[in-house]
Amino acid sequence: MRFPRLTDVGSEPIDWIVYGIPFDGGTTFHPGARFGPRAIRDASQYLKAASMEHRIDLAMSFSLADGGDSPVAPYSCADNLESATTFAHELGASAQSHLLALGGDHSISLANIRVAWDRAGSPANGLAAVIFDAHMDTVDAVWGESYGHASFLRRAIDDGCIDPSRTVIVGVRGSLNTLDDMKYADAEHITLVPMSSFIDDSAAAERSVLEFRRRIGDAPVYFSCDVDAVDPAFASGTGTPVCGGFSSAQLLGLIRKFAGAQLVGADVVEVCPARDQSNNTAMLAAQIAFELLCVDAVGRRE
Ligand SMILES: [Mn+2]
Repeated sequence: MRFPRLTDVGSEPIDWIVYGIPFDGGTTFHPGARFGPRAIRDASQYLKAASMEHRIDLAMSFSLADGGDSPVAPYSCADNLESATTFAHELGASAQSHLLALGGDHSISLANIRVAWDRAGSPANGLAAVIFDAHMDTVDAVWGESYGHASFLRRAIDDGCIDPSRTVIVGVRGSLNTLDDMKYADAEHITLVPMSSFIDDSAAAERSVLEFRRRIGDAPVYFSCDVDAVDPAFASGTGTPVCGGFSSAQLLGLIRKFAGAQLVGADVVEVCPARDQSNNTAMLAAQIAFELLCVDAVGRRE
């Protein structure tokens, strides 16, 4: 988006730092999301700073910089989590600088969530969370791995960083591993607004999303956007695609409904550029990042 590198802005306090975690060792299907951050940066060159929908200019709303890429540990999810968390902790001024992470597979979100929770003052109940994803990512372990891309949400809840009773997953859909996959979400009182609800009654599904927005009010909230929430017809460049998802326009419109929420951290994950000759997925991810920043910019204006 042609904003400066963090290393070039000296001691000036930065409100939002966008950075990459080029790791895909937590992937269960097509690998390649490690190349996501550079593809998203490349696609973001064409993004401009002003939002027509919100009538707001990011460049006038807050300071923004690119924090570069985290060092990764490509053979170990746990070591990578450690490495990315350490890197994120050191980015910017902890009290002021919010972090937007570019994945990488969804396992990288846990590092960013931990730091966002810490920077929000370690709220005892955890952060509220808005997650756009085709999957629930609440699997306890896959092939003995507890820190893979299907487990980030469960681990964030285990850590106390995310409050499941104030968490919504939007766009989730089958197929599932087993019907038991639903049990954890139900037991933890996670709000699901499944993709099927948008097909059956789009207006009612949007009302469910708005009702969640009202319920979290001014609570600090974390946003995680997995590009596989969007249909592979629009975003083929992802490692675990599921047919029957949102259009790009639908997803961007849903994010805008959260304008003014107290966003304390965010990520855009699972862009796998090699599976998309058009680069549309990276372009979409860059636009998602822009819309997420606008959510916070509107809050600062109000
Ligand atoms: Mn995911």
